[in-house]
Amino acid sequence: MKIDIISVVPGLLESPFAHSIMKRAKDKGILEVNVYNLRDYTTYPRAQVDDYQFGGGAGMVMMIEPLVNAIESLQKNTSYDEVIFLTPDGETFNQKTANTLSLKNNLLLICGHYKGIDQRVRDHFITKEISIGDYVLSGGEIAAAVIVDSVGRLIPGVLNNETSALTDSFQDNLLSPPVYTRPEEFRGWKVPEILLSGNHVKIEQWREEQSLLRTKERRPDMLDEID
Ligand code: 6GU
Repeated sequence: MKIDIISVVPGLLESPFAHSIMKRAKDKGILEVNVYNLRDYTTYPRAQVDDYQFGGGAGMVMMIEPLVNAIESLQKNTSYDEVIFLTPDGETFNQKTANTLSLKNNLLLICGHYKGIDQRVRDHFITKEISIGDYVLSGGEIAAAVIVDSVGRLIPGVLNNETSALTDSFQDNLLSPPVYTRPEEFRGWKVPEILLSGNHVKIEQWREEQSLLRTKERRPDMLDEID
């Protein structure tokens, strides 16, 4: 999969994909991430990419020409399955959307800044608008990093048995059960006996119970969604 990102602060996206599972996905050639600086696509003096909004009001708006220049220039080389605008008023991102996006070949992510982007870009170029939650970030870059991470790890071949996504929280609308590792006892706090029993059927049963219990306690809303 290739994910291209258009940003006015490309430096923000240098490190998130350089470590751990994202790094491995890139090293294996399964995931390619390219960050493009919007300022390289403007024809305005002093690399201007934003301007005052028509009608007045506080806050700058990202101009249409640099964005369209960037999008169309990238589209010459790549046919994107989705052109995604990251914005607090987009559709809230969740595991289901991550699963869907992980099956695509090419994605273009556009990071918003200031008061947003000229509405005409949204009307004519954007195919999907995503928010990562009900709070406001100063720009879409951190949201883009969240999406690349959660989508990237789901691409077949990125995770192995040890890191499998099948037992992730949310993957079956349940939270994950508690987990333990060595030592068996620390300051008198013991690991649940069942996990040391070697009885894999019982262990699996216990984990399912714990998942359900945890979900009931913490996220009862998720149980309404199970079909
Ligand atoms: Cl995608 N962008 C911004 N600026 N703020 C957000 C967001 C995105 N998602 C939640 N808050």
